[in-house]
Amino acid sequence: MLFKINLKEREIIELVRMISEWRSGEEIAGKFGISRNAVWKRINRLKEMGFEIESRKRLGYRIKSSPEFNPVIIAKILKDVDFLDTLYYYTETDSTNQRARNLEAGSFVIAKRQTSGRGRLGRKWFSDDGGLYFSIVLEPPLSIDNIPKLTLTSGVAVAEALEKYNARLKWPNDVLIGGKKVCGILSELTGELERLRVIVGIGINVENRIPDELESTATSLCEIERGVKRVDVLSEIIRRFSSNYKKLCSGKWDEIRGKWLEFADVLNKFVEVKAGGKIYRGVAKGIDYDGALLIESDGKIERVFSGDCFYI
Ligand code: BT5
Repeated sequence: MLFKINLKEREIIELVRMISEWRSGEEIAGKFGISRNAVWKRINRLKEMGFEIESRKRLGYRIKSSPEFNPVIIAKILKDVDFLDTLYYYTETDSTNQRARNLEAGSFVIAKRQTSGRGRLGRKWFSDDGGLYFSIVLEPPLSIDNIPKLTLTSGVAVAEALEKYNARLKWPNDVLIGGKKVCGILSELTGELERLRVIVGIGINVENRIPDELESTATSLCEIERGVKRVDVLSEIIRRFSSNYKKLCSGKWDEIRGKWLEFADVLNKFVEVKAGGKIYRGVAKGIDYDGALLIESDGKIERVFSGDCFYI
């Protein structure tokens, strides 16, 4: 099921706040300037979202219980982010990056679970219920050669949000805790050259099941701290993403790059990077001003823009 919410219209957020205690249909209709029938429709929409709502003849409506993860709570997290205007919340979808493909900049797509979550190069991203799976559609004021910085910037945002778990960054798009992957980022380019559109897809293991085959390489936040709430993690990531994205767009890449290096797990490790049929081996020395990984081998520095990085 899909719920679409315009983030600049706060009506639904206000309605949920309002009926945390008994409110009559008349009062609600008056407040929003709508008919009693329209009130009833909105109440039903909330019920479809999973809210349990009591209704009594003389008292009106009241929320009895709210699901922990619901479209309204997510709209609340996003409502003041100025580069976002529409929320698409799926109870289930194939891939949020796929859903975002034809959407305008300013869209935020999130799913409780994905049936075909994607990694890079056609790889699979396991996306059982309990994790965070979302995509942000952006039209950054950046030229095409600056786009890889957006993946690194997103990594910094996630690492900052997960700093208390000692999160580290692995070039180019992984966030690790205790050496295991907790988050993957998939940035995809759409749109035209004059008007580049980027879809930043982020997947985070919170309290979802991790398949046996990934047990030795993947971890989730719940393995580290019991009772972590998806909405709290999302809220922190959005706050950090928003401030870092604005920095990137206003030319403060240097600051982000510095942060990335602080969180970097890869520095001074011996790595092998597979990129476009070529294999680079050497010691990772940092990231360049344009986001390329610097690998030193035989006293020479090589620059790699994308690829799969292994520690050896
Ligand atoms: C990534 O690819 O790490 C990018 C993952 C992006 C997922 C998000 S979820 C929201 C949005 N919608 C999508 O459809 N995708 C994005 P890559 O570097 O290629 O890593 C993929 C590899 O990570 C797989 O081949 C597995 O080895 C491993 N993996 C798969 N699922 C995982 C999980 N849940 N946790 C940790 N590792 C996983």
